Amino acid sequence: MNTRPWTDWDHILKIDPDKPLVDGETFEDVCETGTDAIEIGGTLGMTEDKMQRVVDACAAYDVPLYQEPSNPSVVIDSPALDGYLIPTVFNSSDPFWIVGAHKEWVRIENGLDWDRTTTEAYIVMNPDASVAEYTEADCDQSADDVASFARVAEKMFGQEIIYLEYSGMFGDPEIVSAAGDALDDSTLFYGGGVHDYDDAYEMGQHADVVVVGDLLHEEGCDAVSETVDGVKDAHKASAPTK
Ligand code: 1GP
Repeated sequence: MNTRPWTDWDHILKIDPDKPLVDGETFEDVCETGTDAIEIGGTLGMTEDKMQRVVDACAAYDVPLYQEPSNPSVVIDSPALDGYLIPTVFNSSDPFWIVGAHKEWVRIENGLDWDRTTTEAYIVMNPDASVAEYTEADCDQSADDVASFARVAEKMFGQEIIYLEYSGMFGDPEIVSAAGDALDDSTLFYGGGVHDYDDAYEMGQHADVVVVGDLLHEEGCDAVSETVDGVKDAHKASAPTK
């Protein structure tokens, strides 16, 4: 079994359980977009019930399913989940979002399922995103700063996943590239503002995995499939770096 399946991924579709699908689309359509994995998570309005509904709806299909909880109170225990991807926000000004929430969570009754739990070292870059407000992230980071955070996350904190998060806006490719260049083995996720094939191709040139979120809820599954093609074509065109 590959304990780091994300090293084989190009694309993740992130479903926000608080947002509806486009009219007429189903979770079956969502699971057939060609994405490599589905992450279920969002920042606001999250409840266990909403999470559970999406997990149940996707459980019957083949796509790997991960929960990305915004806080420990919405974690659900389901055999349908391949794992839990837990954010820790490296540029948060509040230690709660770096290690505080985690410290409370690990002492839950019966403990965590460590084999299915992995952290994602977030670097949050869009100051207008709710995730930036929520975690009080300091988004004023140069390419050099971001590269440095990425290196620290990989080399000092042993993070397998570094997540450059521009949620809601298309990021600066030079910054994404700087983060990618700073890493040896860790997997770079990029997310934010990917709306079409070209956006996905562009970020796919710099990141190992491109995460698409809002597009699913705003434009639907066909638009998402185009982004899958974009990132996969970008990766095919460039020799893999890891
Ligand atoms: C959000 O990184 C993801 O956490 C994707 O961002 O919603 O802007 O696609 P978008």
